[in-house]
Amino acid sequence: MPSSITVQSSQLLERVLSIEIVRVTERAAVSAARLCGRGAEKAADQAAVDAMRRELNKLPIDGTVVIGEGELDEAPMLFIGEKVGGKSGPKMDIAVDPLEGTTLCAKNMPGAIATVAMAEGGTLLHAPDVYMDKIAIGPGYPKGVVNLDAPAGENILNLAKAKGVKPEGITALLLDRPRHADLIAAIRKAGASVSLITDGDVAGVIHTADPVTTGIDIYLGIGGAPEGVLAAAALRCIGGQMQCRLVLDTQERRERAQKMGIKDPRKKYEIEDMVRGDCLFAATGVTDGAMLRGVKFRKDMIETETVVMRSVTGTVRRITAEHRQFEKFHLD
Ligand code: VTB
Repeated sequence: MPSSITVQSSQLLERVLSIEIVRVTERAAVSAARLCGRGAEKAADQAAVDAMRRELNKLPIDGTVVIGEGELDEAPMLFIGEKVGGKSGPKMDIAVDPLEGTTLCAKNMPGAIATVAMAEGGTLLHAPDVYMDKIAIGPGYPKGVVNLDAPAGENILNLAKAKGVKPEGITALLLDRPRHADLIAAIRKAGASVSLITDGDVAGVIHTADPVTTGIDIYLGIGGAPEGVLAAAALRCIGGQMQCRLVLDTQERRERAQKMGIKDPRKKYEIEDMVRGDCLFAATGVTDGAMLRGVKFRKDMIETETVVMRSVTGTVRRITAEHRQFEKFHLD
């Protein structure tokens, strides 16, 4: 007797979207990758935005960009508040970073990705484009083992204890920025090792989920708030802990945040506050990186690698694709 799969109707769209979302990041990655190494940050970003927008608009959803390329009408496309999708489907919140690591792409350095997260309407944090203080660790640790408000040394010692190693057995990942000088010194003083990245803290946070492969136990420091929400969506799918706080250090920033519905400017966000329900997360490599291979342009095909995650099931799929129909990328 032929067997069939039973899918609850409430989950059908979400299952379909978990494949459709791959197309969205694939297209953005390929469009950006064509411009890798050309020193053209803006052009590569714009190419990724255009491709991502085109693909998002094919989805059967009534989507709203809540994390996007700019606030309100500042940016021409995929701005915060922009409606995407066929408009007839369910309401969804969309977080996009069509080219995370524009500089990495422009300089052809490792780790540029195209990334998107989707969740039920009203469940993603509407964060302004400001800085965010972040701390993240992977799954398997007791809740609260690290704390955004604790001194870095204390976090390292507690994490080492929980992992069953000396502090020397802990590696922290941070963005290489002058603002992190004291934090880096404190982490090293506690005995841990520090790995530095020039850009790309969405992938940086995700690295903590698989320390055996990446060698990274903890992510610390200040990066972009949009990147923080995207990383939180990924950790919601694969497990781990993350705490964040928006850096709203000027009246202008506090007002912008307030306009977006942020009531308490000092609030410490847990993953569940940034992603308040089930979500999907996808990222496609633009340049080669520790997490994903970059786009490869062959004579007769284009190759991509994508990771796609679903929080409902915790399933993580890696999809390597060989694309033979070049027209779909609108490359000329
Ligand atoms: C990070 C990183 C990004 O911005 O969020 C960073 O993930 C933070 O801003 O790739 P600064 O560069 O001002 O420190 C990026 O590097 C670029 O968007």
